Amino acid sequence: MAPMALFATVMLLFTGITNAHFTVEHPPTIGQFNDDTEGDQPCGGYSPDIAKVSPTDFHIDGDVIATTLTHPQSTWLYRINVDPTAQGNWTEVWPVFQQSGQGKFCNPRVTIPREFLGKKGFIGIVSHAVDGFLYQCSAVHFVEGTGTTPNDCTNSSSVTTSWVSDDQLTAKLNESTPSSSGQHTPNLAVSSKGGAFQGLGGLVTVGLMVVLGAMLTV
Ligand SMILES: [Cu+2]
Repeated sequence: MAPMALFATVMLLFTGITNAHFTVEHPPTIGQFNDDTEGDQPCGGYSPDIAKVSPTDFHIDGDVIATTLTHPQSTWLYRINVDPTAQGNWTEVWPVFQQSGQGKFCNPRVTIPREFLGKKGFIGIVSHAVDGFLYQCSAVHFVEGTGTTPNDCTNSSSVTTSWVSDDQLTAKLNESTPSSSGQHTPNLAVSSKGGAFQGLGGLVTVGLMVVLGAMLTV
């Protein structure tokens, strides 16, 4: 590989890793969004309590889940739960699917089993992407009917989806105890919270120096 091509590859890798992970547009999420703790289950670093949040109506015959992915690819799990603190016992409300391409994906047709009608609980959105599992939660009140599709329910032109199976992601339906820090980067030997990205940056820096060294010696 030519030195410039190698350099470009390393820079691409670096750019991909330092981007944020994903955000949720609908329904509104609970807790302050924190990029660094988005890998902490069940809700991305926020400990929910149904008594302390204002749930949004979510219509059981069809309503909207919309996300923005800042990774090139992700598999997605939509799960719900009526535990007051969102611990365990999750129900899948849409089959696991894969998104290819960064950007917005809006799904206006998510239905909820009728047994949840009238209950308050959580919608958990779990992403399985290049740097591990990522979590966000919305507090919702499951109500009758079909939701109105908002004007911003659009898909980025670069986004495509397909049905896939992802056993690790499906296993998140049974997840109940809070994850320890560092689970966000399961494929890397970096475990301290907050240090994960510095550690990764260090690895990339070493890689860059090796490439630059190779370029200088050519
Ligand atoms: Cu990420």
